[in-house]
Amino acid sequence: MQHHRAAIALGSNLGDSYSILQAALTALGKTPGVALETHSGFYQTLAVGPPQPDYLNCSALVSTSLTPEHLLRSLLAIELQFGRVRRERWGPRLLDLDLLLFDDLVLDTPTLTLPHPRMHERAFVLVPLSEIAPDWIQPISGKAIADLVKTVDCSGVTPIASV
Ligand code: PH2
Ligand code: MG
Ligand code: MG
Repeated sequence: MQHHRAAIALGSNLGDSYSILQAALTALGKTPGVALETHSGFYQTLAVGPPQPDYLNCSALVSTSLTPEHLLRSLLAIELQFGRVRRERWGPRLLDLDLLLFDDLVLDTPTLTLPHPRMHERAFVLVPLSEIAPDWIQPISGKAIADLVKTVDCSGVTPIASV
């Protein structure tokens, strides 16, 4: 079995976001061909986009034998399992799972762009990710996550006390 490493961003700003993220991490680890290696703490973050409630965000590292497309499909299936209904772009959601990085792969297809095209400018992605993968080089910028996080305004991203 060939093993790849992937980074995933999790977000929720509807319902019981804390329980949803916990359960989504569990679901991720139970996905065939996916092993959850680690996850960051949870952060309360100001919403980027249309006015909506704050988000709870975290990120996870997995090892996987799946292809990027297959992993993406598994993420979408978990979103649906948690009742995600797609409405407006960047609107509120029960659960959002975004594939950020897959090894050092650069890919642009109609269904998947890697690295995630906006990850380098989003503090709600970079702050949690820098906690668990500071040395991972984002292959477009050539910069480590720990360096990218220094280039964004992190004031809207607050760690929550772990329960
Ligand atoms: N996700 C979005 C749009 N805006 N803002 C925050 N703080 N966190 C998110 O996860 C988020 C967002 C679209 O996926
Ligand atoms: Mg998203
Ligand atoms: Mg998404």
